[in-house]
Amino acid sequence: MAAEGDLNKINGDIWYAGDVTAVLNSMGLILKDYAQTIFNADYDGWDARLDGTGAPDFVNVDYDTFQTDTADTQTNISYNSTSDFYYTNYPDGSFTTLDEFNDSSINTGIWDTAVTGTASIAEAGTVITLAIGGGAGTATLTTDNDIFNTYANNIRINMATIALGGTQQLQLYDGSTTVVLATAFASSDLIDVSKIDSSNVKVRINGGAWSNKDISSLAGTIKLRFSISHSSPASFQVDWIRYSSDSITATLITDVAATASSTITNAILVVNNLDNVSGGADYYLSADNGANFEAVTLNQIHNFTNTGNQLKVKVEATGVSIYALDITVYEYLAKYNLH
Ligand SMILES: [Ca+2]
Ligand SMILES: [Ca+2]
Repeated sequence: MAAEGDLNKINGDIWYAGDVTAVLNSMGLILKDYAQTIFNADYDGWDARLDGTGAPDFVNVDYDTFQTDTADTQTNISYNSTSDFYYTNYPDGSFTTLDEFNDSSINTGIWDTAVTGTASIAEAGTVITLAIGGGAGTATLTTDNDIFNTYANNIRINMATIALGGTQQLQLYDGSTTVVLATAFASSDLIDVSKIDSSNVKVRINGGAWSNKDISSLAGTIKLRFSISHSSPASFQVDWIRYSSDSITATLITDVAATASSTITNAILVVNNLDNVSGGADYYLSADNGANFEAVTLNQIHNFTNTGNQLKVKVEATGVSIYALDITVYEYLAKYNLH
C-alpha cells in the first residue's frame, strides 16, 4: 500500500490526509506556471474581448505585479519603479560608523599606515587620501584589528575622489597572504563586503551583482587593507567605512487586500523572487488583513489557523549577512479556498 503522501495509490489503498496535501501541492506547481501568464497579461494589458469587457473572470485569486508602489510596509526594502519590483536595500544610516575620516587625524586605534617612495596618507576634509607623488611609491592603510571579528560580517565602504589611477586595491590581509576584493575604484563607489563563512566573502559595488572571493587561504587575524602603488602621481580617497553586525531585517507587506466573499481557510502562494541563498527569505500569508501572519512554503497548500476574509502577503528576511538577505520580489499570486 502506498504510504501517506505517495499518490501512487491503487484501488483499495487507504486515502490519508497527507494525500490531500500532496494533491493540492501538485496543483500548486501548476498554479506557479499558470501565474506566469497572468503576470504577463497584467503587464501587457488584457485583451478587450476577454469576457466581453477585458477583465478576467477570476475565482479566488489575489495577485500583484507591483506596477505601482503600493506595499503597506517596507522596512529596508526599496521599490524599483522602472522594472516594477521590490528589493532589499539597507540604507547607509542603518550601518554603524567604523571611521568617517572627519577629524583630520588618522585614528591609530583603527589604522596602521605604511608608505614607501613618494607615497603619503593623510586625513583631511572628511576623507582620507592615499597618494603617490612625483615618483614611484606604495601606500597601504590597514585596519589594526580583525575586520570581521572586531567589527562585523557586513562592511560598507564609500569611496570619494579618484584623482589618478595607479594600482588601486581593496584587500583582505592576514599578515602574509592577500585576497583582493576590489580594484580600480571610481569616485563615489559604494562597496559592500559580506562575510559568509571562513572560506567565502561576497563583494558588490554600487548595488550590482555579488562576486565571491575565496578567503580560505587566509588564517588568523584578517585585516582590511587599502593599497595604491604607481610609478608616477596617483591617488584615491575614502569617505567612510561602516559596518552592520546586529541582526537586520527586511520586511515587505503587500497592500490592503480586497474583501473575499467567503471566509478564507486555505491558500497557495506563488512568488516570482530572487533569493541569493536557499531560504534567504521567509514567506507568510495572512487571511485576516495582517492581524496574524502564518509562515507558508511557496507553491504549497496552507491551511489557516487564523481565518478571515482579507488576504495579505509578507516577505521577510532576517539574519546577519546582507548577501544572504539580498532578495528581490517581482510578482505574487495567491489562490485561496481551493477546497
Ligand atoms: Ca580620524
Ligand atoms: Ca567622510
